[in-house]
Amino acid sequence: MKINLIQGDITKINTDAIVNAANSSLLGGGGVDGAIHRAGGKAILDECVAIRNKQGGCNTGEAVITTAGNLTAKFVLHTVGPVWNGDKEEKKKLLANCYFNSLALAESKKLTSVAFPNISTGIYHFPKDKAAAIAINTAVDFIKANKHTTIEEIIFVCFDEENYNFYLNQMPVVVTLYRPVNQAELNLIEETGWEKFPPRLPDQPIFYPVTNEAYANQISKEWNVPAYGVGYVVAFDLSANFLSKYTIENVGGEIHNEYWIPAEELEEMNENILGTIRLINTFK
Ligand code: AR6
Repeated sequence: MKINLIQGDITKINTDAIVNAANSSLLGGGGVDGAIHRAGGKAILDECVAIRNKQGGCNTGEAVITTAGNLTAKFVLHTVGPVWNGDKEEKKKLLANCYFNSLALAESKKLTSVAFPNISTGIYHFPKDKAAAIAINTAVDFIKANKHTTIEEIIFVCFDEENYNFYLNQMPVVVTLYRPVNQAELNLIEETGWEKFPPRLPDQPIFYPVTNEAYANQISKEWNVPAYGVGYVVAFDLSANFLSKYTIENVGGEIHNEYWIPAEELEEMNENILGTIRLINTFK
């Protein structure tokens, strides 16, 4: 899973879907909404009108899907951001709903990539720093809650430099770690739907993921193959925010770097895995 940031015009982005910061009428407007309808052409408005006739528009925080007409994207997800006035806590929840519901809708259509503009930060006056944090956190929450999501890439497309800098300062870093595993551990990982590492046994107080594939391959070949006849290497992506409380332990040569995660903290680590655990190598 990739979360990217670019500065630019969302109508030019080549993802499965781009998201529109629409209004509840779904009939178009200014800002990014105007730009999308202008560039995409009448087909988008026609589908918006059809949705409107069926369900009477779109509520704040919800999302609907239409064709992307003449755009390079395949679909437009129209979501309605909150106007920044009244109950601010409620507005923050509604903005999070825009991101979550757009991703859920994309997922339900089996889309693989989604580009978002900075919803509500224009005419609707949502503070840009708060909106950036909500956008990023909600995307990460969605990924954590949907480990098998079809969505492989989320792009935040910032039109103005102020928004771009708020995102730049808050974008999450994801670290890829590796682990040599034997058949028994691989079976247990598979039983969790490739979501988690199994709890440690009483005589295994520490969980050792390693920082590089070469080291994991070496352990797998030199220990697992002689001992069990087969060795596997898995890779997984972890939020750097979680990992930052541990230090890298160098246990010998240049490549021999690993983390020591105490057994009682393994479940917390599992919760910070983004996406699924991947089997990347098999040695016999
Ligand atoms: N590509 C990417 N981002 C853009 C583009 C573009 N081509 N054009 C503008 N932005 P706004 P809102 C950014 O006002 O605050 C409409 O009239 C812009 O810099 O488009 O959610 C609707 O119909 C800003 O950061 O949306 C609604 O009535 C962000 O898009 C109302 O505006 C959102 O600004 C929605 O207001």
